Amino acid sequence: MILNKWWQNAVVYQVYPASYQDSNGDGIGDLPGITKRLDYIKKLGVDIVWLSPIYKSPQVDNGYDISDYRAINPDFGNMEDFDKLLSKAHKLGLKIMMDLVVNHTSDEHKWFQESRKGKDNPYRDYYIWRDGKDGKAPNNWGSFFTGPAWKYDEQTGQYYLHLFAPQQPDLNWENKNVRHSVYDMMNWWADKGVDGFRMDVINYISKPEGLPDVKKAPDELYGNPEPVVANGHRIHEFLQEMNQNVMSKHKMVTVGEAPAVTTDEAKKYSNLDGKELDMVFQFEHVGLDSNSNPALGRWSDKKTSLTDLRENLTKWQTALAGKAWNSLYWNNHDQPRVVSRFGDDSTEEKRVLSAKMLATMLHFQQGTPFVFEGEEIGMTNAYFDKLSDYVDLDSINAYHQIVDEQHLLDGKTMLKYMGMHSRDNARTPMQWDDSNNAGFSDGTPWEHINKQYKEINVKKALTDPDSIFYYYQKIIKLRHELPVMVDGSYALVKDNQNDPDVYAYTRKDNDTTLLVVLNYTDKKLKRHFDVPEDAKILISNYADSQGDTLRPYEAKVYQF
Ligand code: TEU
Ligand code: CA
Repeated sequence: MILNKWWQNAVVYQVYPASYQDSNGDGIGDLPGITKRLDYIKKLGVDIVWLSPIYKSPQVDNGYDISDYRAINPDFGNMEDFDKLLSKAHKLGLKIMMDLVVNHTSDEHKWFQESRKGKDNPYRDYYIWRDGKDGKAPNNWGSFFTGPAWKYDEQTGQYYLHLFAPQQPDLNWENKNVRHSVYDMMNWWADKGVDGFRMDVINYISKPEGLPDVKKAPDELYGNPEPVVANGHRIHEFLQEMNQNVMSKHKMVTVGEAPAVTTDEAKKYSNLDGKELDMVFQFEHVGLDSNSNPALGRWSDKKTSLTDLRENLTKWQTALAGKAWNSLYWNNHDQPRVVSRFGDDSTEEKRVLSAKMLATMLHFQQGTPFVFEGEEIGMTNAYFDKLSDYVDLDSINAYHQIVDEQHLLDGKTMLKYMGMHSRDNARTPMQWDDSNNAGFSDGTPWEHINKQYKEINVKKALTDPDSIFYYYQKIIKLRHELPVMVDGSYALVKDNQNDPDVYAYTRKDNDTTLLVVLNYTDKKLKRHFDVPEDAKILISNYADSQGDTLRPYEAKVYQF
């Protein structure tokens, strides 16, 4: 039997530490704040808590720039606070998954400080240094945060590679010492008792030989290195080595963040043989609304059609079935809020209905679901209206490049696109109640609170039995109780597979069938599905079922 792993019927909840709960009034969420809220997380019913990076960091990229892998960022607390968090989580039966950021470090990491000192420094080869070409960067790669992917360092007259910000130099995984330093650090955390890792852009760590130039679209200032750095030629060797040195020695769960991963690659990374990772985050379903102009990347106002979404989700369900394991997600700290993106937050009623419909769509698929903080209460996009509201370097850099430098869009259009796609949408503080600063902090929050906090908050959700929160709680409980949600095979309903408005699929095992019916629109529709007379409605976002009539955003799951 392939379904025998403890994390296969688990649900993960992601906490973005800076935005969860501030405990000391400095406006920044922290570890004691998270510890205080673990009972709430437990109440939701999840099994694993993934913490975005809490390590020591200058916070150029909110902790995805680590200067010490074995220390806690002072804004978040100290190691004692972490130990308390871990021990309370374990007492509650919650596992802790750490973020592992090892494609790059901060430029303030001791390794990089040494590395930049001289060509013969023992740490020189920990990073990727090259001579320039004709007075320019070694190749034409661009950084994912705009500008070139290379920075010239005067001290030694060479350039170093940084796929992200210049303060995030890429580690050189060709160097065995780098790899083993990382494995030692992972084992150190595992020995401390952490239960797994979410691995940041882990499929970027094997760079192509010779670091060749890449193709450039007409409007692009630099080439996009993703096609050559993602899924590089040594990636599976590195992950198998990591697995032998770390994962195989502990009971842990791993999920690799893997942009540009295909289903064929995913079958290798997350194969059920367990030689590499347990799952990967693929990016296809969250890329369907990207701009058709590569120079604009994801900045667009395109809406994802149900046809595209269904086709993509189905592709992943089908390709990995019986071979590898899917992760299932709508949201994380890099993505806009699902209810604003694929759902409808134009009225309170539609917000609640569509949030539940989308939860149903995702959680009844095969894989391990991830819920991002605030998703369980239907938090919406931030709806910032001016550039000065934004704090994420990714959005701010993109605005300057696209509007001021390249004049590809006017400021108003870019702000509209940012309203839909900025990472800040996910990072506004958690809305706990309707008091000052939404109960997040007594001080000035590091990022603006979403203006809707008086209507959308945890306190309100917990007093309303029909809230999105209780719907998530129910769906999570069902996953723990109903084997078919975990092991059942997935199929589209034949007569409905091209329906532009309604998504219907089944999950089936030896004794149970689930039929999931989802109205993706705000219209009342009629659709007929054949179900046995004694079929029961397992869960729905409406109080009753009206047979063939589907009300706006109606979701229902038949069980027979
Ligand atoms: O994100 C990587 C990421 O978002 C990629 O999708 C990348 O931006 C894309 O390929 C560019 O087109 C992770 C973290 O989740 C994010 O918060 C960090 O900023 C980033 O890595 C760097 O560590
Ligand atoms: Ca704080």
